[in-house]
Amino acid sequence: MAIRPILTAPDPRLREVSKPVGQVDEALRELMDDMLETMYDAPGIGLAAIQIGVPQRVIVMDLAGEDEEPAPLYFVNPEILDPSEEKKPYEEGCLSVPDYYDEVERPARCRVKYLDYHGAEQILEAEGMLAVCIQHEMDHLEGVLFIDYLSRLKRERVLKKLKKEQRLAAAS
Ligand code: GNR
Ligand code: NI
Repeated sequence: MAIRPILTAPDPRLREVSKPVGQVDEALRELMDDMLETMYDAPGIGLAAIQIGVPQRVIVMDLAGEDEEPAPLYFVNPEILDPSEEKKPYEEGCLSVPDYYDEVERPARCRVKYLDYHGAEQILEAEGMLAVCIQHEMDHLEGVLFIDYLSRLKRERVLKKLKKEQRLAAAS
């Protein structure tokens, strides 16, 4: 297993639309293992493959609390079904938009159809944090970031700050 660098905005690779996975094989499980290790190290509660530069429709997640057993979830080729009419706001963050948090409204509940770590088809009912996180990760597969839901003013302010930080980091 290996920790891989996480891309940060405005890296153009984060805008790519990820491609469906052909089959869940040993190589894909290795990618998912690396993603999980990278996510735990960050630390974060979810990670899409494109965040480590791999444009494939793969997501890992773990919503377990600090003093709970790890509960990794793996989603291959996920699809959102039946998003609720009811929307809920939640304060989101993103490992690819470091140190910025803001409220985003999304459907409060949905179902997710996906292939699991072993390639078996699963359907999961999601609400609360799980619904927020899966929808945030699904957006990454389409090249969408949570800051895209904010006002242009806010988004541009965040991107400008990130660019400046990257410039300073590169110079040091
Ligand atoms: O670690 C993460 N926390 C988080 C908090 C609120 C809403 C969404 C998230 S996902 C984020 C990790 C990440 O960037 N996944 O793409
Ligand atoms: Ni994110």
